[in-house]
Order: sequence, then C-alpha cells, then structure tokens
Amino acid sequence: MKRLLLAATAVIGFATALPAAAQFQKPEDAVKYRKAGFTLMAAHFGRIGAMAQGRVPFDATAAAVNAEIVAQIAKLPFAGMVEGTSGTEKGQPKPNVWTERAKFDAAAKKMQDETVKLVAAAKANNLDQLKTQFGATAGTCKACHDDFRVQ
Ligand code: ASC
Repeated sequence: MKRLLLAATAVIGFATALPAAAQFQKPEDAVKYRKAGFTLMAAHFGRIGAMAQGRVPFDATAAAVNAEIVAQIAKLPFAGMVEGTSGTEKGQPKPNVWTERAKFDAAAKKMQDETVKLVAAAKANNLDQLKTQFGATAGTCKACHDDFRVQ
C-alpha cells in the first residue's frame, strides 16, 4: 500500500512537472481549460467586487472563501496558453503572449501575487482594506488584458 502510494505520488509529481503544452492532447483542449479557469476566477472575483462596490453587503467570511478560490484558480489558466492558440476575435490572446513571453509571465505572476494579498485583505475583516486590494488586483487583470488580449 505504501509503495503504491509512493508510486502514485511520483506519477502525479511527474505529470504536474511536464511542460504546459504536454498536458493537452489538442490545442482546443488547452483553450477550453484556460477559459474555464478564467471564467471561474471572474465569477469568484466578481463576488468580492460586488461587496467592494457596495452592491451586496460586506460578508468577511464569504470574501475570504472567494479570495481563496481566486488565489488557487489564478495558478491554473496559464498552462493553457500554448503556442498557436492566439486569435483576432475579441477576448482571444494576441500573438505577443508568445513573442513577449517573459513580459506576459511577469504580468501573470503580478496578478497571482495580488490574489494572495487579496486573501490576506479579506481575512482582515475590514471593508476598506478589501476595497483597496480588490482594486489593486483588478488593475493587474486589466493591465494584462490591455497588453495581451484582443479588445
Ligand atoms: C473582473 C473581471 C476581470 C477584471 C477586469 C479588471 O472582475 O472579471 O477580468 O475584473 O475587468 O479590469
């Protein structure tokens, strides 16, 4: 049993260490995967936004739960940014995601870092702090959209 567990752990470790492209059989699979991730992020980030903007009452517990989800999901979609999946329609990635990959990766990291701070802000149980960090996080979403997403 213990050996089986070790083997399973090794397989999982190896699979997650594979290059991003190797995780998908077809480019369409990668596109579907990343869109699913961004959709979930937007849904849960939006619930915090509703509080930050006063559209729903501030609920610190709900804010923290949603922020945790956002921070976890924020790690995922970028593996789906595989070469050959840029486009010219609204919302699709521009080719510079790949020609300026270091800049793109830095922008993604910035957003991920802000989502970690969002968790801390939500847990602080202070609406002003949540509002400020919601704005900072949304700013990193927008910066990447402005540079790398078809308008
Ligand atoms: C959101 C959301 C985004 C960002 C972006 C910020 O709530 O779904 O993609 O904020 O609109 O400008």
